[in-house]
Amino acid sequence: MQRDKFFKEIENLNHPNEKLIKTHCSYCGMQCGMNLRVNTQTNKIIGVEPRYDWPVTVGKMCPKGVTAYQQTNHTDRLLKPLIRDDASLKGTKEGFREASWEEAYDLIVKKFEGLQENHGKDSLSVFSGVSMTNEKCYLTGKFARVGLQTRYIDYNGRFCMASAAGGFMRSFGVDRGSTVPWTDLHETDCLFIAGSNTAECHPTSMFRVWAVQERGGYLIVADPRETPIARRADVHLDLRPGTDLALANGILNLLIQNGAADEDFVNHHTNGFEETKELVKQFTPEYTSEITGVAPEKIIKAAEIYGKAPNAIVMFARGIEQQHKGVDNVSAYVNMALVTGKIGRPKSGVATFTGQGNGQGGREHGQKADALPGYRKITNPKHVEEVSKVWGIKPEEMPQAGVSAYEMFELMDQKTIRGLYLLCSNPAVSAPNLNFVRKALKGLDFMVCVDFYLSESAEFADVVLPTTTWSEDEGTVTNLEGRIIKINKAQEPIGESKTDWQIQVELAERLGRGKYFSHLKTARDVADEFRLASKGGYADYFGATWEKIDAQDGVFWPCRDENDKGTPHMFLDKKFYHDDGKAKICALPYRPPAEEPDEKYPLRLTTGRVVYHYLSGNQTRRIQFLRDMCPDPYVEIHPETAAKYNIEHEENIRLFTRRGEAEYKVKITEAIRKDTVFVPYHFGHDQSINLLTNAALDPMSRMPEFKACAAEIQKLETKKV
Ligand SMILES: Nc1nc2c(c(=O)[nH]1)N[C@H]1C(S)=C(S)[C@@H](COP(=O)(O)OP(=O)(O)OC[C@H]3O[C@@H](n4cnc5c(=O)[nH]c(N)nc54)[C@H](O)[C@@H]3O)O[C@H]1N2
Ligand SMILES: Nc1nc2c(c(=O)[nH]1)N[C@H]1C(S)=C(S)[C@@H](COP(=O)(O)OP(=O)(O)OC[C@H]3O[C@@H](n4cnc5c(=O)[nH]c(N)nc54)[C@H](O)[C@@H]3O)O[C@H]1N2
Ligand code: SF4
Ligand SMILES: [Mo]
Repeated sequence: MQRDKFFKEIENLNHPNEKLIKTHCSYCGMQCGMNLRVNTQTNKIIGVEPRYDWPVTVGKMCPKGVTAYQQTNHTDRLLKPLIRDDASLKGTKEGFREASWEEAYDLIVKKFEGLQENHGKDSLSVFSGVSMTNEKCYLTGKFARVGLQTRYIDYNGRFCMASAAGGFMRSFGVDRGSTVPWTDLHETDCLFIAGSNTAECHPTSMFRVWAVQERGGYLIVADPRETPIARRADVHLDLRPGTDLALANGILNLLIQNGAADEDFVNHHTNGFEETKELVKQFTPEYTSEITGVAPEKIIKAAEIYGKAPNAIVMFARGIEQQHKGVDNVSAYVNMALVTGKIGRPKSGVATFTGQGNGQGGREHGQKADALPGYRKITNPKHVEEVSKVWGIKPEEMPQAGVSAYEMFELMDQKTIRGLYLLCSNPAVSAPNLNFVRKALKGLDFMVCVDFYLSESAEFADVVLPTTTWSEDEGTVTNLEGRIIKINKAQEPIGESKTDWQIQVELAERLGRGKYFSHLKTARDVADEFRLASKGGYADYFGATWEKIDAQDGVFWPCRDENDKGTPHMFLDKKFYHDDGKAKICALPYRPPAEEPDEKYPLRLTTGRVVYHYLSGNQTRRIQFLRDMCPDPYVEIHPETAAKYNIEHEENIRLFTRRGEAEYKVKITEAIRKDTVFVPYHFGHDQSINLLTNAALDPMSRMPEFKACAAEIQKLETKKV
C-alpha cells in the first residue's frame, strides 16, 4: 500500500498539462526505469521521474539518468543532413553545409555504388553500436549483409562485451550476461566483484551490494584502485593491472585445497576439473602474490569467505575483460563458481556488468562480424540457411564473416575497406591507439556518420545523417540481466531527424535492395521480423512480444513461444549449452600483459570511467550539470609516486606511452597503487587517453587491452622524449 500512496503523491506533483511516458534510461546496462515527463501542449519532453514500480532499480537513478532527458531537445541536435564538399577539411568540424535528405541519399548511393563497382562489394563497411534497440541492431546487421552486401560489419561491443561473451561461450556454451536476475543480488551471502567500479558505473546496483553486507554477508573486490566498493569491501584484492588470471588461479587453488569443491556437481555437470586442479597447484598464495602484488593473507581470506558462503555470486566487468587475455580472465573467474557448484540455483551464479544500454541484446542479433540473429553463426551453414529464409535471400548470397572492430581500421588503412557507414559509435575517441585509427578514418574514400550530435568521429565524415535519440522511437532493449524491456516513444523526432531503421530502409531502397526492406514501415514491423529471425536460435526472442514485456515487467531470454514466460535463472536444470550438457572448467596458464613496464616506461596505465560521463562523452559532455561536475580528464597518481616525480596535485603533466602522449591535470590520491596511474577516457581530441592505449588484441575475442600498458610521466617544463 505504501507504493500506492507514493504514486498518489507523484501524481499530485504533476502539472495538469503533463503526461508520463514509461520507459528506461538511454545510457548503461542497468536500464533504470523512468517516466519521461511530456508537456501535452507542446508535446515536448520537459523532465523525468524515477519509476518506483520497476523491480530492478525501484526508483533509483544516477546523475546521468536524471539529466538524460536533456539530450532530446538540446541545441546541439543535428536537424538536417550535412555534406562536406571539401575533403581536405576532414578531421575537423569545418566545411559542412546543410543539405536535403534526397541530396544526401543521392550522394551516398553514388559513392557507395562507385566504390563497389571499382573495388568489389566488400570495399564498404558498417561500424555500429549498441545504444540502439534490438530491432535497430538487428536491422543494421541485415542492412550490411543484404542492403550493402558486404562482409565487413562489426560494432563497439567488440571493445566492451566481447571477452565476457567469449568466456561465457567457452565455459557455458551460451552467453547471457547474468545467470541470475538482479533481484537475487542482495539476497546472496557473498559478492565477489572483480574489475568493476560498480558505484560509478552501475550505481543503481549499489543498494543491493550494500544490502549483502548489511545482512551479514561479505563483499570481496579485486581492483587496482580503491574504488567506493573496494573501500567498504571485507577484502580488497588490490592487484596490479593485468594480473587477474594469476589471482583467479590462486583463489581456485585454495578453494580446492580447502575442500570447497563440490565433487558431485563437478563430476556430473562439468569437464576439465582434473587438468585445472593440476594447473592451479603452482599458484600458491606466495607465487600468486608475487605476480599480482596482493598480500597472501588477503588471497587466503578471500578464498575462505567465498568457499564457505552458502550462496555466492561472482561478478566482473571491463577491468578484467579489456585485456589481451580477457576471455581467459572471464573463464578463470567463472571456474570459481563451477568448481564450488555455486551456480544453477537462485542467489548463486556469475554475472558480468554489461556496459551499454543494449550491450546484451546488441551482441546477439547480427552486428558482430561472424554473427547472425538469435546468436547464430555466419560460419554455420544451417544457421545461414535459417536466416536467409527470413531475409528472402539465397544462402549463397550471405556474405562471409568479416573482421573485428579494430581490424576493420587496419583494413581501412590498407585500402581493403574504402567506405564506411558509421552509426551509434564514436571510435575517434573510444578506439585504442587513436593516432592510427584517426589516420585510417581520414584515409577513407567516403564516410557516412549517423548520429544526433556532431561527434569527434563525424568530423571525419563526408556525410552526416541526423538520427533520433532513444526517446523519439520505440523498441526493445535487453538489460544486463538478460531481461528484454520496452523503450517507449515520448516525442516526435525533432527537425528532420529520422530513426536509424528508417534511414537504412530508405537507403536500401535507393541502392536497389528495396524488395528486402520496403515492407518495414513501422518500428513494430521491424520488431516482428526481428523476433522471427531470432526464432530457433539460442537467444530466442520469438515469445517476447511487446505485450508480454509490458505484462511481466520484462521477459528474460530465451523465450521461445507465446506460453513461455522466459528464463530469469539460467541452468536451474544443471544443463549447460555445450553438446554434452556440461560446463567447462578451464585450465588457463598465466600470461602477463602484452606490454610490461620497463626502464623507459616504468608505470602501468589503466583507463576507465567516472560517474558523470558516458563512454566517448559525446552525449554527456553536452549536459551542463555533468560537464560542471567533471569538466576535464585527469591522471590519478599515488602520493609517493607523485613525490618521486616531484609533481603536485592539480599540476599539468605529460603522460606518454609507445603510441602517443597527452597532457593531464594530476589528481593525487591514495586510492591507487604506487605503480599504476589511471585516466578516464570520456574526452575527445588531444585529451583522449586512447592516443596512448595499446591495441594488443585478445586472440579469441579480439578485445583490445584498454586496461594495461606501460607508461611514463614527465613534468611539463622538462623536454619531450
Ligand atoms: N558512469 C558511467 N557508467 C557507465 C559507463 C560510463 O561510461 N560511465 N559505461 C558503461 C559501459 S559501456 C561499460 S562497459 C561499463 C564499464 O564498467 P566498469 O568495468 O565497472 O568500468 P571501468 O571504469 O572501465 O573499469 C572498472 C574497474 O576496473 C579496474 N581495473 C583496471 N585494470 C584492472 C585489472 O587489470 N584488473 C582488475 N581486476 N580491475 C582493473 C579499474 O580500476 C576500474 O575501477 O560501465 C557502464 N556504465
Ligand atoms: N581507454 C578506454 N577506451 C574504451 C573503454 C575503456 O574502458 N577505456 N571502454 C570501451 C567500451 S566498454 C565501450 S562500450 C566503447 C564505447 O565507445 P563508443 O562506441 O564510441 O560509445 P559512445 O560514446 O556511446 O558513442 C555512441 C555515439 O553514437 C551516438 N548515439 C547514441 N545513440 C545513438 C543511436 O541510437 N543511433 C545513432 N546512430 N547514434 C547514437 C552518440 O551520440 C555517440 O556519438 O568505448 C571503449 N573504449
Ligand atoms: S545507472 Fe545507468 S541506466 Fe541507471 S540512470 Fe544511471 S546511466 Fe541510466
Ligand atoms: Mo562498454
